[in-house]
Amino acid sequence: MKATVYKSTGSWYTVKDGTGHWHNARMKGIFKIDNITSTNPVAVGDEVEVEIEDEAEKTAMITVIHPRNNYIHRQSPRQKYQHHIVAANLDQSLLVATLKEPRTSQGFIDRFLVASEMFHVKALIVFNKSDLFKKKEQEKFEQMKEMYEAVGYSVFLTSTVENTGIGELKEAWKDKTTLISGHSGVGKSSLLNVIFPDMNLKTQGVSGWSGKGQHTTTFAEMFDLSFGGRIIDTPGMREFGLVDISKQEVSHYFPEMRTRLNDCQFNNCLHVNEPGCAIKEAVVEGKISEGRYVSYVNIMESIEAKTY
Ligand SMILES: Nc1nc2c(ncn2[C@@H]2O[C@H](COP(=O)(O)OP(=O)(O)OP(=O)(O)O)[C@@H](O)[C@H]2O)c(=O)[nH]1
Ligand SMILES: [Mg+2]
Ligand SMILES: [Zn+2]
Repeated sequence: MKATVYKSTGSWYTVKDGTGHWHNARMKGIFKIDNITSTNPVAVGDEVEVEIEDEAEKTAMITVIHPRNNYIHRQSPRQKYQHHIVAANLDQSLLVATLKEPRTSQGFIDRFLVASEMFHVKALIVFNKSDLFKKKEQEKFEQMKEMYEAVGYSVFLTSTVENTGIGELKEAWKDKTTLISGHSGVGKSSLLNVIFPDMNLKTQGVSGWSGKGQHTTTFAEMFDLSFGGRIIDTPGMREFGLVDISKQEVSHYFPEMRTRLNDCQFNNCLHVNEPGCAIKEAVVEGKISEGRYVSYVNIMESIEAKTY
């Protein structure tokens, strides 16, 4: 029987079958997908085949994992050289960013965008907690919005406290499967709660962002949207570790660089020290944002620093 994985809590998976019934499912044997070893072979969003084990207890066994349209994986938080699949079969990936309490750096946003490009998943960015913005943050937001929209990403502004900007987000989620990620404390679960008051997801509570970075959401979980579509809430993340990326590839994941690669003098140009580099020229001419180029160089350096 075909089913979809909605939640993964270690060795048990919550799945929903085609008739809308829920089961607690386990895996049988060892699965290897696309030849990668993963710490969690089945992920939220996966389409699987299940066999009922115990009708009364509602337990089932996962026997087959259907091929994925796509999936997002990260470096396993526990084992560095293993992958952790965050979610599968996505239409888009939404980063919840904040300019304060806590601050999301541009470097983090750009790594998120690179990862989305790598996995061929459309990326969106929402800046939350707009109620905390003063003039400085408002200006910063305007600048970020202009910069990211210019290279093709949609940017939203919300406040779950003042209930603003929520309608536009709902529109963007309609009939799509959307993965939500971002640092702990940016308001991922809070956003879901304003859209679905019935959902009652655990959030960090009224005291606000504590700065201690403890995670409130601990497992990825998918929810059906009443107006069509599905949304996946995830635990907060500290870093965006890019796995399996080579230096030569990075510029392909910056849309504004991708379109200019043929104009460099050398076809293996890494756009750092080479003469006749069209990318560096575009930065000097203001056609590529300096901040984005800084993120590019930082990503290149982080790849160099790796020793495997
Ligand atoms: N001022 C302000 N606070 C907000 C807003 N949205 C959420 N918060 C607060 O931010 C804190 C964190 O919210 P959560 O929704 O738990 O954050 P999260 O991103 O789900 O965090 P993790 O589950 O740990 O990853 C809570 O205290 C919320 O009340 C907002 O728009 N404005
Ligand atoms: Mg949460
Ligand atoms: Zn170049």
